[in-house]
Amino acid sequence: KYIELEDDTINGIVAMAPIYRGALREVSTKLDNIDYEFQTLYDHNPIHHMESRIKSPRSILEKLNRRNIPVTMENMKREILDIAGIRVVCNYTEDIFKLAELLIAQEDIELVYVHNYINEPKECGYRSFHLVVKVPVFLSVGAERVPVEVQIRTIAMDMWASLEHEIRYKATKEVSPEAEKRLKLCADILARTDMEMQEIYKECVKREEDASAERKSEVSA
Ligand code: 0O2
Repeated sequence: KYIELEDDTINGIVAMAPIYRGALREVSTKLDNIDYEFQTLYDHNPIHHMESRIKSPRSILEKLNRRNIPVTMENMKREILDIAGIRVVCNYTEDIFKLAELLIAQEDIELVYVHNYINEPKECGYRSFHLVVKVPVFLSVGAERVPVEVQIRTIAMDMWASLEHEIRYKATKEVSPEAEKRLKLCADILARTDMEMQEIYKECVKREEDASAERKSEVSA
């Protein structure tokens, strides 16, 4: 009986794929447009790279089971808000907040929630800016507002999260308290590095602007 239910649900989830794929594309295009506009206007790309994925039926079922939520299509659509997920890796911390602000401001975007793990990092050291937004997707069956989880982080935050995830995933036992501490220390060092890189970048941009203004005033003099 359990397997029958699971198969039905998996088929149901697979049938939902086009709508979640559509949502991923809508949001990715919006982010890509902002990035290109910034490149054109300010000669700066806030986005280093983006990745997207649709959660597998198995991990959707695992997540429902972990939260003790009965496995139905309604529960899945209502409770699992990261079926469509985009990870945006930015160059600098300020790019993260700017991108999030510009995405949320778009009129067809509905903000569901924000988790700001940059201003309030997790106990383990994890830093990232998460938002869940709903975006309209138009298919032959009609339009639907579909949730997409967007995780925005710097290259340094992404490095830490990827390696920490791998370390925990590969470990057969819980990591030791000593390793926990060292992981947190690495996260703090990377956060400090992010701040330094941001400052250095801003200082260089300012020097360029000053030099260009000086050249202009020399020409007009
Ligand atoms: P996957 O494979 O990345 O999708 P949830 O944990 O989803 O039940 P919530 O509150 O929606 O609950 O989640 P949260 O904490 O805002 O974000 C969860 C996702 O953030 C995780 O997804 C990870 O991708 C990432 N994340 C959160 N905390 C950590 C952490 O301590 N280390 C690392 N490396 N990543 C983290 P999933 O669903 O776990 O997996």
